[in-house]
Amino acid sequence: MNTKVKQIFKLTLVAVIILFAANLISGSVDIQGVAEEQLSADNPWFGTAEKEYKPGKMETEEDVLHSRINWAIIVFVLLMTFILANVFDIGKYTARITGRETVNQNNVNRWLMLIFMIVGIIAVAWEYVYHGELILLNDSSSEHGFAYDSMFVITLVLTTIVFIVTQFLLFWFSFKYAHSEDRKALYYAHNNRLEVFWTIIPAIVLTLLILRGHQTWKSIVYARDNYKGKMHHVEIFAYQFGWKARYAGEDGILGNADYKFISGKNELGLAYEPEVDSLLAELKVRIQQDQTAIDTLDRTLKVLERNYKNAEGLRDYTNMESIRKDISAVKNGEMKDELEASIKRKVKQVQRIEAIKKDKAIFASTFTSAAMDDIITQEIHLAKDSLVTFDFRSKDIIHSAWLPHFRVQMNVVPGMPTKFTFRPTKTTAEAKKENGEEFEYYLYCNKICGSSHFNMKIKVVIESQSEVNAWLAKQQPAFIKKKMEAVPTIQTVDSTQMMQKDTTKTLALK
Ligand SMILES: [Cu+2]
Repeated sequence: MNTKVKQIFKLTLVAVIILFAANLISGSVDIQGVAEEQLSADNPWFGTAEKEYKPGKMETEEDVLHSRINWAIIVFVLLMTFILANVFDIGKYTARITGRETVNQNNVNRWLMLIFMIVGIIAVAWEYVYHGELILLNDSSSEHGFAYDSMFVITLVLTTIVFIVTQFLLFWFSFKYAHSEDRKALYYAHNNRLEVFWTIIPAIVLTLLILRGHQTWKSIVYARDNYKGKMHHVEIFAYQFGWKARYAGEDGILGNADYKFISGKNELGLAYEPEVDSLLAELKVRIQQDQTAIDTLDRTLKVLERNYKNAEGLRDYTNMESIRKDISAVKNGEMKDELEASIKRKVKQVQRIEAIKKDKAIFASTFTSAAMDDIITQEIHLAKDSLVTFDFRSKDIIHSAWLPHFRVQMNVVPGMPTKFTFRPTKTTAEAKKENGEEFEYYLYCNKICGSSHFNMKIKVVIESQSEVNAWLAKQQPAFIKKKMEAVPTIQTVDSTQMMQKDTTKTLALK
């Protein structure tokens, strides 16, 4: 390194240290802290309206202390680096002047290697103990979870042994065989026996691990094929950003569903003819509306321009901005393109639905009566010790259903049905005893799918079969209203009445 570069490096280092120190000192007048304080309800400068404001999580004194300690460590390390760099520099210059080496660089490196190894291994051990709860899992709430966890532990133990041995050899050899004037290095480039040895042993170990994994995966995936008893099927429907569960109604059959049938009132797209008919009619009306909008774009432009003038008179700048955008969208043809694309999409959907309705065989197999009494819920209730298959479906993009406590994860892909079969072995009540009263099982999304991905979850309740049955009996079927015993306010309408109502609406729309 030439002197100029060194000088620049040193100056940068000093600047960074000063900045860190300044930040450390200014911790007491933290800008964010002031903002939070001002918004807090106790502040006399602000009215009672501020009482509603609750910051997500207030920084505790302990947090502040921890962040100060972290900053102090960073400053300390930087200062030490700076001092050591200078010490070595001075040593080098004295050596040049006196002709004697004052600091033996090899010796320093050699001991640093040893210190790095010891500190590193202690840090690894500390991590295992401190975060061991996460690593050495032993609290699975599903049958296959135990096989899964044991695989994890075996892999972890093996890799830890290999890690410790290789790191020890690496650093110990660097320490023991550091450069010395009395020794000459041995030129040793290749050893066939050694190559074979360290290729074959990892190959065998990895093969065994993979075979065990394959075996376990097979036992999970084929559990439903080998099972002779009653299988519970629950459809898990994913959308941005949430989940819905669908249970079979009294007929015990999950009805058909198709993305083409999805509408505001039929969020899961169940194959229920009256609902699909009213969707068809609605689509036709909306196609007509879009067409009319295209035909009257000139008039729309005039109205927009008038609105703009009004907004200008009122100095309503936000409105002006949005109207201005609309005007330019009409002028440059964007509005027309958008409407035409929207018509195209709806025409395609109408064609697809009508194709199903025209083909007698497809119609009969699609529109069975099974979907009518299906139950759509906002929670998943499962019976302990019963085998359940989740049939996954996605409305929009790829999601991933993740039930960490049951060691279950499966991608949920639009247009590609996926499944997962498992047997819960611990009720929510039992898990609460182990983890505290607040504990709940959840199914999360484990694929970053958009802005509210973090909040995409649905509660899972494990209880006895009779409790599940009782809960299901209280849920309303999707399309037939059933009489509720304990809830007298709900009006009861039988399915034929419902269908009549929907047909009249359909006709009215036509
Ligand atoms: Cu998602």
